[in-house]
Amino acid sequence: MMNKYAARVLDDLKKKYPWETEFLQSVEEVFASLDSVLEENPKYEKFRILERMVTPERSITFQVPWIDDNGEIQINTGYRVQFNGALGPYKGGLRFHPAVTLSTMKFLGFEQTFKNSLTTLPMGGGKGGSDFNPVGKSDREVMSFCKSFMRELFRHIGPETDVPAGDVGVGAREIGFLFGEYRRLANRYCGVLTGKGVGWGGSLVRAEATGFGAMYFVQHMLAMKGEDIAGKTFAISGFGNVAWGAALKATQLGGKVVAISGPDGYIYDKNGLDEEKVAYMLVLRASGKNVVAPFAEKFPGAEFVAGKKPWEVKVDIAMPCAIQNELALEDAQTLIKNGVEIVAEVSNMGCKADAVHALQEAGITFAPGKAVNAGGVATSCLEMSQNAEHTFWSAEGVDAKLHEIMTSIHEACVKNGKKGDKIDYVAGANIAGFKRVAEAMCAQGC
Ligand code: 2IT
Repeated sequence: MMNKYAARVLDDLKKKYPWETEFLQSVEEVFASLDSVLEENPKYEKFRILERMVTPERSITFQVPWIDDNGEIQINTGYRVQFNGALGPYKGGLRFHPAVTLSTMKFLGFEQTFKNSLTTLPMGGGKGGSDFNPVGKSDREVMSFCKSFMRELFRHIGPETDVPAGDVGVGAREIGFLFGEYRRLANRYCGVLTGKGVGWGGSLVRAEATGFGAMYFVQHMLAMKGEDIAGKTFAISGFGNVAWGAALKATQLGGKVVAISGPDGYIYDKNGLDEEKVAYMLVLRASGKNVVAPFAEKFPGAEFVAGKKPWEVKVDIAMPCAIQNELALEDAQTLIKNGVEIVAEVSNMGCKADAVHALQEAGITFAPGKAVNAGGVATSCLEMSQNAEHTFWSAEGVDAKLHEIMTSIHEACVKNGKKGDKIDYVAGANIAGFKRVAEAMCAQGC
C-alpha cells in the first residue's frame, strides 16, 4: 500500500496525463519507496513537495527545421525539460531518438533529478532531445540538425542555468556541432555542455564514466557478499558507449562478458571478450549501420543470434545498457530460471516494473539505473568543475573521484535501503535521492 498522500498525487497525475505512460511509471516507482519518509516528515505534504516534484519547473518544446542532403526541408520537434533546480543548475543529457516524446523527456528528467541528488554534487535535474533519428544520416545532415536545434536551445541554457550532455543518439560528434553553434551565438567559451572532446574542454574518462561507474557499483554489490568480479559471467545489452565502458571495465577486472547486443540481435561468445573485441564494439558503433552481426564474422567462436535479447544466456550478472523497458517480465523469468545473481540496471528505467518485482521476489539482487549509471552525470559535473576553474585533470584523478562517488552512492543505498539482512537498492536510491531534493525545496520556500 502506497502512502496516502503519494497515492493521491499519483492518482491526480494519472488523470491529468493518462498518455504519459513512461513518466507515470517512473513516478510510481519513486513514490512506492517513500512511505516511511513521508510519514516521518509531515512537512513535505504541507509544502506540497510531491505535487511540485512531479511538475517540471520549465518545459520547452520547439520546432527544429533543417535541410537534408537532397536539399529538402525536414522538421523535427525539440525539447528541454528543466525539471527541478533545487540542488543546482539543471543537468542531464539530450536524447535523439525517433521514439522521443514529451513523456520520455519528463520521465528522464524526473529520474535525473534523484540521480543527480544521489551523487551529492550540485546539480538539478533536466533532460532534452528530439525525435530526430541520427541512424543513417550523413555527418552533414547531423550537423545541420544540431545547429538548428541549438539555435533555439541556446537561449535557455548556460553554465549556471542548464548544462546538457549526451544520451542515446548524442555522442562526441553531436556535442561538437552543438557546442560550435552555442559558442557562436552566445559569444562565450564556457562549460555549457559536457561530453565535449578531450582537447577542447572535455574531461578525460567522461566517455567511459557511465560504464566504469556501473562496474564499480557492481563491485560493491558483490563485496557485500564477500565476492568479486573476477570469474563472473556477464550479459550486457546496448550498442552505445555505456555498454562499451561496462564491457571494458568488466574485462579489465577479470570478468567474462559472454553476451553483448545490438538492435539486430545478440552475440554469444563463450570465451568472453578481450580488449580487442571490446575495441571492436566501437568500430561497429562508428559504422553507423546499427548492427552487431559482423562481430561473429570477425571473431571465430562468437555466435550471432538474430532478433533476440541477450537475457536468454545463462550468466551471473545481467546489465541492461540500452534503453527504457528493454528487460521485460519474461526476460526476468528466464534470468531467474538460469540462476542469475545480480541484475544491475544501467539504462534509465531499463527494466519494466513487473520485471523488477519478479527479480526482487525471487531474491535476486537488483539495483536501479539511477544509482548504477550515476557515474556518467557525476563525471559530467567533474567536467563542469574543470571548465569553471580553467584547468584539466589527469585520467587517474577523474577515475579516483568517480570511484569515490560510486562508493558513496552505494553507501547511501545500503543505509537507506536496509531491510533485515537484505538491501533494497530501489528503496535506498529513491529515499536518499528524494530527501536531499525535498529538504532543499523546503529550505528555499514556495
Ligand atoms: O542519463 C544520464 O545520466 C545521462 N545521459 C548523462 C547526463 C549528463 O549530464 O552527463
